[in-house]
Amino acid sequence: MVIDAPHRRLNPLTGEWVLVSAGRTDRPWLGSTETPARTERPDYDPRCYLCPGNTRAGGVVNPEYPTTFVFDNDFAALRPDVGHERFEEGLLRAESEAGVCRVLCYSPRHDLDLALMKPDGIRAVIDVWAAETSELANTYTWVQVFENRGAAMGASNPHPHGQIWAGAALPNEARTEDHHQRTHWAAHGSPLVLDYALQELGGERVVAASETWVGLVPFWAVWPFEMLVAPLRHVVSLPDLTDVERNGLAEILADVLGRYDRIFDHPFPYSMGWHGAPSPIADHPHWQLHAHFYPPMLRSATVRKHMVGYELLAEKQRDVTPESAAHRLRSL
Ligand code: H2U
Ligand code: ZN
Repeated sequence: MVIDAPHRRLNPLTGEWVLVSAGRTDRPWLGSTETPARTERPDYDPRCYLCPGNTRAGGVVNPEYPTTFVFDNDFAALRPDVGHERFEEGLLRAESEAGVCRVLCYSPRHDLDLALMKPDGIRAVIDVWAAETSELANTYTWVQVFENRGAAMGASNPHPHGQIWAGAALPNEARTEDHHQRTHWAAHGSPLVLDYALQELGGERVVAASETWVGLVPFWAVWPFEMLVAPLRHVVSLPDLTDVERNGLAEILADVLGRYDRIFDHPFPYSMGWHGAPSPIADHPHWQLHAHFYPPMLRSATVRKHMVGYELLAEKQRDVTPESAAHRLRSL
């Protein structure tokens, strides 16, 4: 433990503090619980919108895809065909936002979560993440690859899938991380996230590490089992990963996701996603590629952490230390 008494920790990537008050998880819980999702799934579901050969909600028929499958979201939040409108009136300000939203099915198998895939299957998904990022970065400033896993995170369909959204603007989270990485780069001439990863290697917050990657519970984690996954070389964006690094990533993801599912012996819900340099890449050498995993579950497969009260109004807070969360993940 860093400090025994309640204390605050700084997230250097966002400039936000988190309040750490260990020991409060012993308090009795009579609040809401989640219903654990059914674990038994067929490998093909005729009612699934994402299975091969099935008809989607918009009427389009999916091909009999053999590996991964990417399509434009039928209910996209962003569209490419919007103009450049601006609105300003006193304190009211708005601007149009062009973009695209795609859905990525990880495999034809309705029952094969990323956590259950073998590294070669995960590698195919990584290659799509990189290719989509590479293509969309030609047109858009920010490409967000992400996955909502499980009903607790609002996933609308159990067929293993992720999403890719790309937009003209630099969104809030990206803007904040850009600022702090830029400042660190200017002061030290090295990437913030890589410096952090190297400082943590071999330490108590590391969950898994290899020649090319590290997965750890960050010192400033907000969610109980939050993790950060980063390459151990200065890589700015997904398309820049080498063949060896992509295989290394497949291995460490298989490892980390397997641990997640073993915490409560149940498919572990999370939102995960990649942060890499915005376009134009050449203007963003201060970036270091990394993935955030934000899982909501706290003490069982049914009791989740809620971001409420003090956390919405004052500051994020956690009860379990990042060190004990990392210890638990490491020991599984
Ligand atoms: P989740 O990752 O939150 O489950 O979202 C899946 C997306 O899939 C969601 O954005 C899209 C939804 O709009 N979708 C389609 O585009 N077509 C469909 O037939 C079903 C779901
Ligand atoms: Zn399916």
